[in-house]
Parts: sequence; structure tokens; C-alpha cells
Amino acid sequence: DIVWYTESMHAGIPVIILDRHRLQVGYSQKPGLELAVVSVPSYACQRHTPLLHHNITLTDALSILAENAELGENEGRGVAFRRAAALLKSLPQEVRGAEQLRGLPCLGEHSLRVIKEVLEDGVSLEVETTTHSEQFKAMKALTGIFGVGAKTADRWFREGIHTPSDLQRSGHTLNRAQRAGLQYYDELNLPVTKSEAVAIGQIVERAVHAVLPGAEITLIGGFRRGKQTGHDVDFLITHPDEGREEGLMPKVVSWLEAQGFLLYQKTTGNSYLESKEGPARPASNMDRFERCFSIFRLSTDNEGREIQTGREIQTGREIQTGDGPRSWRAVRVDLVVSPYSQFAFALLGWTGSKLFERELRRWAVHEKAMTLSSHALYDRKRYLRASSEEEIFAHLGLEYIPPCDRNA
Ligand code: DCT
Ligand code: MG
Repeated sequence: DIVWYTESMHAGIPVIILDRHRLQVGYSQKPGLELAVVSVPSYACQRHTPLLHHNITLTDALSILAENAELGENEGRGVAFRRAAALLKSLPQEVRGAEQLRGLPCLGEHSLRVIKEVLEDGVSLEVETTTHSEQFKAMKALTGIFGVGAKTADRWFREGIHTPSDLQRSGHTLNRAQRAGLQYYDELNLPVTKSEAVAIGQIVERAVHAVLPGAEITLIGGFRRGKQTGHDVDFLITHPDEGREEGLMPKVVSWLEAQGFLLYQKTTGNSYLESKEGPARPASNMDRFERCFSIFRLSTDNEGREIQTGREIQTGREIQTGDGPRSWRAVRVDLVVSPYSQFAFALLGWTGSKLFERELRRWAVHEKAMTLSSHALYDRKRYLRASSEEEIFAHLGLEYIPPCDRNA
């Protein structure tokens, strides 16, 4: 596991020592040439990755290339850049020279080349070229429309559609999600703040408790990892009496709709009930929970006071629209309902980050011959029960990583 040697450190300079599971900073004793011995585990789910880290310039550059690969539907390449960025996020110090990276895992040839360039020149030509490319800008703008994926965006780009306005003018037939996405484009691309997430949480709680008292609501996704902003707000809903949660989503949605809180919603049904199917191995990692993709109408009350109803207009941050200023905004909200027995798996699977989740599943398969999803963990045919995230990490033979350190 010892993978990083640097020979240029002077006595008294902190030396980073990483064992399989944790990061340590020690001090070298001998003057002159010193050895920093660093071992970094190669799976992101074995590492602590805080939200704030020391290598933002490098990870920003790699993230651009990852995004570009994902928009080009080159998943493998995207993951390679994401893994490299995640490795840098987990380091306890700023990287100042490429020689410090010798032997570290997750850094492919391409990523290393980009890192070197940024360290030496401050920028990477490839990253600069990408951010300025018409295709990248157009793909980002088009996939920034709710309901538009990379395939559709690419087709439109080839037709000469580069912006949401181009799309509006094109006369293309759009589905309901895309129409809403276009209508609320600017607002949905405005980061959602933590206080907005909390305000939405209060509304969701009222809706859920109105139709099922005793149900439990948990803020998941990036906000659970400690992020101060997000592109949406994600909630997981369950009830301690297994079965009571069945059919909950349509009732919650009706309540929210009746109160005027929803600008858009699409609910998909649960297709994974242990009682009906038996503890079968899930066919894929695709979630089969009751799920609602929605756009909330949130009054922008800068006092953070509880908002009475969705129809009530309050003063606060004003959103400029074609119709003039107004004091509510559109927010993407995802609701997921989980049976109580699957709650820990759902919580772990929906807390993210996306790369952390991918790495957990990869660890399970390759290192433990297990299958992990947001519903269950299987050791070959055997279903491993868990009532907490800690138990799932233990089943997987991993040190527990708290949500704030899952920002890979
Ligand atoms: N998720 C996942 N794989 C995906 C999509 C989502 O594992 N392909 C999980 C991890 C995060 C969680 O679902 C919520 O998804 P997002 O809202 O897209 O991510 P986020 O981390 O909450 O990011 P943001 O703060 O931008 O909303
Ligand atoms: Mg989210």
C-alpha cells in the first residue's frame, strides 16, 4: 500500500502519511532529504473526501473534461476523470508538483498530463479549448434544460440548435418535462440554497404528515453531505410500519397540487416489493422505488419564515421573468419513498456523491463479490439485512465514512 515517495522534503516539513484507511500528517526528523510515505486507497469509498479540499484548481480542470466526456456519452472517459479528481479531493494538502503524485492510484496518463499542465502553466490547453468550444457550450446549455439528456441535446446541436432560445424558435415538439424545463430555465439553473431546501422540507413534511402521520422525511443528496447549494432538493420518505408507505406518493402529490405547490410533477411507481417478488436479486441498479420528479413553486421569503401556501406571494428575493418581477421561484425537487426495511440502503444510495455510489458498487462487486443497490445488498444469493448505513459499510468490510466525507 505504500505508493508515494517524495525525496525533496526538508526536515520539519509536514510529511503526509496515509495508511489504508486514514490520513495522517507526521513530521520528518532527519535533516536533508526526507521521505514522505503515502498510501492512498484506490476506491473513493475507502477514503474521506470532504466538501472543502486543497486542490480546487486541479479538480475544476478535470471536472470540465469529465463533463465533456459525459456530454459526448463517453462514460468510461468521464469516470476516469472523475476518479482522478476525487483522488485529489481526498489529499490532505495542496499538490505543488507532479512528482508528489508518483505512484498514487486513480491518476491515468491523460489526467496526469492535465494536472502537470495546470501545475506548470496555471491552465490546461485542452480544458481551455473545451470550455470555449461551441459544442461544449451548446451541450451544456441544452442539457441544462430539465428533461433533456445528452442524446437529445446532441441531435438538436447537429440541427444548429445551440441555446434554449434556439430551441424555443425551432418549433420542435417537446414533452411535458421539457416544456416545463424551458419555461423555468433560468430559475432551475440558479443554485438552490440550503435555506430554500429547508423551506421545501417544511412543506414536504406538512404534505407527508397530512396524508400519513408518523412518516419520516430525510433530506438526502448533496445537502446531506453538507453542501450549501444544490441543483435540486432530494427527500427520502419512509414509515416505521412497513407497508404503510405503499401508495403514499400519489396522496402526497395530490395534497401538494391542491395547495398550489407544484409547477410540474411526474410520479413513477414502486416495482420492487420484497413481499411480492421475494428477495430476488435486483435486475439492475435502477431504482425501483416510488419516485416523484417535480418542480416546486417556492415563495422567496428572505426571513426564512414558514410559508403558508404556495399561492401566497411574499416579499423576498425577486425573480425577474418576462412578466416582470415576482417573489417565488421554481425549484427541482425529487421525492423517493422507501419501505422501512430498505431504508438504510436507500439512504446510502441516495446520499451520493454519484462517484461515491459508483465506487461502493464497484467495491462490492470486485472486492467482495456482492451486489449493492439502493434496495439491498446480496452476498451471492444471500440477502444481507441492515438497519443503518454503518451496518452496510460493515457488511462490505469498509470503514464507515460519514456523509460529509462522501464528497468524492
Ligand atoms: N445518484 C446516483 N447516481 C445517479 C444519480 C443520482 O447514485 N446517476 C444518487 C447520488 C446522489 C443522489 O442520487 C441525488 O442525485 P443528485 O441530486 O443528482 O446529486 P446531488 O449530489 O444531490 O447533487 P446536487 O447538489 O447538484 O443536487
Ligand atoms: Mg441533489
